[in-house]
Amino acid sequence: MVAVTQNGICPPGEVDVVIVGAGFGGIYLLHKLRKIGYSVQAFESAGGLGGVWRRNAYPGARVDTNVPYYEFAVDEIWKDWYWKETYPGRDELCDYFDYIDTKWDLSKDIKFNTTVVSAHFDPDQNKWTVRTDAGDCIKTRFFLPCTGVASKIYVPHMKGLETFRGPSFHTARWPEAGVDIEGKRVGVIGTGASGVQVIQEMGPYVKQLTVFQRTANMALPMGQQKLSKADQDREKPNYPQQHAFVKKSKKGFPIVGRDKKTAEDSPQERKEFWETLWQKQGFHPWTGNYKDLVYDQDANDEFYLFWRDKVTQRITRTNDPDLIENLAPRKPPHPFGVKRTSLEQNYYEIYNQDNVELVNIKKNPIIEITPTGVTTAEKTYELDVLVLATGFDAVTGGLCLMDIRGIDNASLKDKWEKGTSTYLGIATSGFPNMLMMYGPHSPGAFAVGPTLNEVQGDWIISCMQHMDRKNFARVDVSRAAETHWSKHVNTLVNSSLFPKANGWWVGGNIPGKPREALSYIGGLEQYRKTIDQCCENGYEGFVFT
Ligand code: N01
Repeated sequence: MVAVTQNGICPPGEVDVVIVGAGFGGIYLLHKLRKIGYSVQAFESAGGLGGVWRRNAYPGARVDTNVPYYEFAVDEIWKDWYWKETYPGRDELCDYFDYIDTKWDLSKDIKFNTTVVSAHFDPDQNKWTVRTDAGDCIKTRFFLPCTGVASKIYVPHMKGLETFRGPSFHTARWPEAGVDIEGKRVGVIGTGASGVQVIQEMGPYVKQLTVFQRTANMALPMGQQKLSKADQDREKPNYPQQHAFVKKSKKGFPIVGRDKKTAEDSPQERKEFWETLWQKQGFHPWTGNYKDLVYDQDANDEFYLFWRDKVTQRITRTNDPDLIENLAPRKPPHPFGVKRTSLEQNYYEIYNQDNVELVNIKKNPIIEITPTGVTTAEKTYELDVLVLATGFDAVTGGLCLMDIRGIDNASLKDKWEKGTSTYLGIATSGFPNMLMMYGPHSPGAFAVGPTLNEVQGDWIISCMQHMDRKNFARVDVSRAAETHWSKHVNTLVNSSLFPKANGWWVGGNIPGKPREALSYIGGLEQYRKTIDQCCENGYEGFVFT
């Protein structure tokens, strides 16, 4: 064991494990690995624990998984922790991470405000050399990137963007100290999950809110509720069962889908079923729906009409004749649920306010950003603040930001330039002893985050222990196993309606990025079975030396 932190700078030291990122994945591994005797150094580019939650300080940011599912299923953490709302906000999530820190004493082994810039594998020593933007250089046996799916922000090229004179931030770079928006003219570009949240939160406070929308979001009502300590004390005896349920669930969410195809029910039964889902709120109308929702276009079209009917009832403004058609077009831009749907609170009502305007930039494109606003083909909008809710170069972006080089100095970025390949979303051939949490081809986008981190984290740790028991210095992946898994992940996605949308799930939101499956859609239950079976079969597909 080598102590590596000295006056805030790591000397060229050595540890057993380097972790990149201090979100759910990184801190789970840090805690567990330290406990069984590994020396660990973690690096985090933000100033505190929490990964995306620390970074996404924009007004209205909150999780869309309800209590008690978006938390560690670890007794010593959940037993004494109380949430304020069923869908906690970003600040509360940061408090939760700070609370975990007091329990697990994590920060002493994390270097904050420090970005890992490179990791190079030395095949002679079977060690990685990791360097940071703060000048750290550290050798490690295991390199564990826990960069999540949304660590590389995406800011599209827009003429004149750098000339805008007022405050202008990407949602994931919103200053923690906040930005004064009260009484200001604010523009928001983008209506994904971040856009929906920032729009509904800012609408009541700003003088004028102009939303530049390219694609309508098929958002669902969140069903937010306040939570008292008494509510939670009453429910806590059920938490172990509830946490275990998600871990073993088919879909990785606390919702059971209908084990029937849409056409197996009569139109009346369908309507009644969808009404039940709608009353339950949250993601029920998405993950609780018929099993062919994201596979059968006709089934999907029918549900879309149900969704459209529900939300258009809430759009009552009469002085904007295009509003309904812009927010919920008669012809869907893509099938329902194949691009991440958002949970909203008052999103549709916000557009009934006179100070909120929706600009359909598919019809009326942005020409340029000027020092004082946004000019579209039809009009110039004068703005004081500009919000870029334009998303992320997701899943692979955060990994490829680092100069990661494996055997023969080959770069990960080059390897994945034309298409991503991994084995089980955990490893990629030619990059030995690099094990990823939440990596491409894992069910990252289709399972509750902390739950998947526990499942993958436990697996990664047992693989490392297996190596130590057998005195192996190196774990790599066979090309055949990797090719087979990557093909399987893509085949699943290609048999669904997912490729019909341009979202980050299929790399469709970034110009020039390969169109491919970035997540495994076969469900958490099947994923767990697969990785457990791999382990039972002597880590089949992995190559140990
Ligand atoms: O990003 P997005 P996000 N000109 O990619 C638009 C998680 N998350 O940050 O749809 C104009 O979904 C783009 O338009 P279009 C969650 O997993 C969770 O909102 O491509 N507009 C779209 O409207 C989520 O899926 C929560 O036509 C442009 C928007 O920008 C993921 O993070 C909260 C444009 C980007 O939407 C990403 O969500 C927030 C351009 N050139 C985020 N380029 C929770 O609730 C892009 N857009 C837990």
